[in-house]
Amino acid sequence: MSTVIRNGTIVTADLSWKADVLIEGGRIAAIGEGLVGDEVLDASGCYVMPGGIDPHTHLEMPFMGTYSADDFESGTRAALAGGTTMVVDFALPSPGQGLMDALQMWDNKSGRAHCDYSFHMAVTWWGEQVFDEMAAVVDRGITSFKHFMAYKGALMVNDDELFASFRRVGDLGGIALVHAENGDVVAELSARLLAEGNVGPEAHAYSRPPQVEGEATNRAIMVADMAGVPLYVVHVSCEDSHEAIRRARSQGKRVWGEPLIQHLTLDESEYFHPDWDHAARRVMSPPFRNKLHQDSLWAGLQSGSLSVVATDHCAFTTEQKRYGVGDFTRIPNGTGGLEDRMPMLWTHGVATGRLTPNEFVAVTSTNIAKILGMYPKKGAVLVGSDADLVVWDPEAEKTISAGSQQSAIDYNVFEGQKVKGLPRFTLTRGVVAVTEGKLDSREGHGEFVARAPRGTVNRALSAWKELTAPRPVERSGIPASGV
Ligand code: DUC
Ligand code: ZN
Ligand code: ZN
Ligand code: ZN
Repeated sequence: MSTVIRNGTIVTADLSWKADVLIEGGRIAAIGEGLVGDEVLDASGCYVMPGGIDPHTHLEMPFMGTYSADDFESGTRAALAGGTTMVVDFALPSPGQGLMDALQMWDNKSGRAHCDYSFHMAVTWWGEQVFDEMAAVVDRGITSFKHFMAYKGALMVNDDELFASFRRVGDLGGIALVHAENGDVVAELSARLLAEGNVGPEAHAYSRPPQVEGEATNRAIMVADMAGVPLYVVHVSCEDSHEAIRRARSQGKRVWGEPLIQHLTLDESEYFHPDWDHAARRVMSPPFRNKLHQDSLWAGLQSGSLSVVATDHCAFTTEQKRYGVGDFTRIPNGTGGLEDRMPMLWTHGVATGRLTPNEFVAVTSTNIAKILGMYPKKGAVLVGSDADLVVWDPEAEKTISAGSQQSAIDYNVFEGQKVKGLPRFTLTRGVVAVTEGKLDSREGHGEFVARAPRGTVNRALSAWKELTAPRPVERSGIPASGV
């Protein structure tokens, strides 16, 4: 069976042109004019783009005394409904648990995925076993390792562990990821806020000011540079961390920054909403920021100093959020966004003139496919690429509402937002999963995507190594003691 997508304009990260796309065996078989296939999808008035890749999700993740509510089944349904055809989730060993053991757990959960997926491996503790198993993880095609600089007493790693792990990742040709917040300062500020009686969701924002993120981002960049490893900073929410990333990039360091659609479009006023549930539902780390920080993130996407838009999809129900009534530090951190990332970014980015359609493709798909070593299997419209495609209708509109979403939770942080720009069709490896808002996807269709290491030549090295390479110094005399 073959499928042809007709009458559309192909939009990739660098080009736009009118052509048909022929799909056979789940891959793109031909691109050109007048192609014929068994099934025809009409893309008149639409853009034919690489399907979105969300490189930052937490599906069915054990966290803060509960599990995130969307699993690989509902999460990947949500992804497809919004034009995202691949997710990269975090395999998260509990402290003391082996990496391969955690990977087995994530393998089991992901069997229900409706679209393709891959994993990052989290390094939540350090020891010989972790060091050894990292090689086996890379052999499995997982070449990105995530480090939490926050969540003290749970997931956080200290600087000695960070440096050791970064060096190991660099030697294996992988890439280091960081959640960059100073966990010691957050713990201290949180304790003080609680002691002063600040227990509501708004205190969450006070406990994690932008400096907390800026400091950790700077530190991670410097540690990565000394370790010789490329660095990807997840959920960049403010100018303080963006500035550090801009500077590192201008110095030739291989550092990338990932803002989230939530931080681009929602601000800190959400935490001052009089309804406790409303505010708590928006508690995530880092928290939403003010307009100046939002402008900085948009500027970064425009100039290229920020590379990828993700979601950190980590959805909790209102009931779960209420674990934190009377103590904001117990509100499970996380928001949804998988279904809304592409329409929200199109509406607030492309329709407003901030981003071109090509830039939209770059930051939702192509850039991360390259960074993570899966281009052009993913993130491309090329002969031989997987037919993970979205036929994007820039005129289609809807109002976002929890009542019609795929996610398992009972609300949506974008509730009531009007979006313009939606998938007419979403295809996962050639199979049509969405037609004009109607989902027809299959549980278990998704396959694991193994990724290639970047190689050690691509290290994030500045001149540091050369300048500090140990050189023995010839000395003639021995100084007198007891000066
Ligand atoms: N931040 C969140 O809000 N949720 C999951 C983990 C994280 O870092
Ligand atoms: Zn994080
Ligand atoms: Zn509300
Ligand atoms: Zn996350």
